[in-house]
Amino acid sequence: MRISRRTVAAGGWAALAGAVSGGVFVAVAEVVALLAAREAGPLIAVGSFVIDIVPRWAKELAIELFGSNDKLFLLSSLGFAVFVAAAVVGILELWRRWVGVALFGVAGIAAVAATVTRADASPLGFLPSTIGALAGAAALYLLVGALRRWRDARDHDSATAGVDRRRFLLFTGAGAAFAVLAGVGSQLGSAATSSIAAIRAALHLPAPLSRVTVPAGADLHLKDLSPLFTPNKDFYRVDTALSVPSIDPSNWRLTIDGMVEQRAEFSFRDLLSMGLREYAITLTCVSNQVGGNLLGNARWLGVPVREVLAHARPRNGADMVLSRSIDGFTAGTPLSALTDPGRDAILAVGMNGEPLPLEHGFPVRMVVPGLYGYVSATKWLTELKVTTFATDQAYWTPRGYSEKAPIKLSSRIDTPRIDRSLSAGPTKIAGVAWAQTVGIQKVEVQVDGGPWQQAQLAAPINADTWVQWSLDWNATSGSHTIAVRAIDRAGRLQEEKRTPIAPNGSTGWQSTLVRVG
Ligand SMILES: Nc1nc2c(c(=O)[nH]1)N[C@H]1C(S)=C(S)[C@@H](COP(=O)(O)O)O[C@H]1N2
Ligand SMILES: [Mo]
Repeated sequence: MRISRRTVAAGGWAALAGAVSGGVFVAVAEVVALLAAREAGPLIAVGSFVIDIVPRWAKELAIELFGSNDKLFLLSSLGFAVFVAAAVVGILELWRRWVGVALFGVAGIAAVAATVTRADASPLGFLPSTIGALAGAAALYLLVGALRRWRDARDHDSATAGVDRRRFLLFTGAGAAFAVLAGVGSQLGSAATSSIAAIRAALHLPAPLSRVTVPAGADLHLKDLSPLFTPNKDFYRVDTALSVPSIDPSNWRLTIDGMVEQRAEFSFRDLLSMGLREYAITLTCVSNQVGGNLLGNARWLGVPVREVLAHARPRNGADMVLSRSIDGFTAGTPLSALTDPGRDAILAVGMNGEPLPLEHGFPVRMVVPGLYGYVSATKWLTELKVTTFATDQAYWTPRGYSEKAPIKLSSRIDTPRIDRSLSAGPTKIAGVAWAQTVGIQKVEVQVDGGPWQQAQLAAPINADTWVQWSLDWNATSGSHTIAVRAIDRAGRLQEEKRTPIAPNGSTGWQSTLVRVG
């Protein structure tokens, strides 16, 4: 078969018509979502579906490559995929009338399915993708129809070809302009009217009954060393939420159910009236690589989980609490870790002197010392189900991570670093070490394979927070290897052997190369 230049050119115009129609589909759906059913835009719904089904290695890779920008990357890739797919649909519609329109229908049904099966789906959640698909299909029918007329007129060398061409270009240009304006407008409108940020800003938490006492000398205040408390804006963020859930504290309810004597419900006010205390706890992600920065230390304001659970009276035989987020995420925490009076497992409402930031779980999240975030630190918390490990599985369990995951004893070098220049002379090697619930006894540093030298330890706030350490070093010109390892208060040495983050956290001593200029 010979494909003529004209066929190729028509195919190109059809691809453009398809892409523009795809844009109309998404933009109309986003506008309807803004008006009728927030959180029900098709891109977010399909993206969230992708997050839940992609294999573990793909998620690890995304976090590894893009860190906290992993979601931006996912949304851009998804946008690009929609663009390409819509272009192909345009070509198919030119080839056979109604084929492309039918495919838009299928895409609409898939998007509706992804939206209405979300945990936070609203009753009108089906509307945005339905109306978007209708608009996109209509645009496709119209644009490709105009293209056909232009092509047929041209084939017959008719004088009307010029008119048909202009009409096609005009429709396509108008469609593209509409899609861009509606798309951008819906995003701006959504940002401007998201009232939760304003509600949070106006919220005043009551003064705590007790505050964290930070001993003198807990912060070494060294240049390039992590500050003792991680500012909220620098605090790592890891979650499966493609759009940050919006919860109005005045509508928020926490339900405690499952294996309990008495089902209980708490409002935000109920929690506050229990009296807030301040706790210093270092939160750590299981995805933190050796030397990585997926951990942070904060002052949390909250109430003990055990006091809240006590209202419901957990039954004998229960060994797990499945905490649930409004977006469907779940974590499974040993009941004993939550009821242990010696462990400050809390429901947190404040972080470093402010209400929880929206991305960190506003209005209420869990924080449990000594357990990785994925088995304990549920953000946007809505339910605590008292149950057993035998009955219920949390989000990450079927996805290749351990059911139980205590944080592993570890240490990190913050300075010097391979990517920062260092000149010869006296300097400091410094970093942080953590062994939540046990505490750090000693940190040792090795330079160029020499003897392990004991670093100076800052005064610890408590056993649940990281500790800063430092060692004086006279840096000489050339390349050097610096390694670190920690020993906890139980006398255990940090694991030397390297293991990957899955299934329950990385191990290994960090060793870093530095060049002294
Ligand atoms: N709702 C919800 N809560 C969640 C998660 C999540 O995906 N969804 N991720 C958990 C994980 S894996 C970690 S490490 C911590 C991270 O908390 P941060 O983002 O406030 O640092 O939140 C936990 N809570
Ligand atoms: Mo995590």
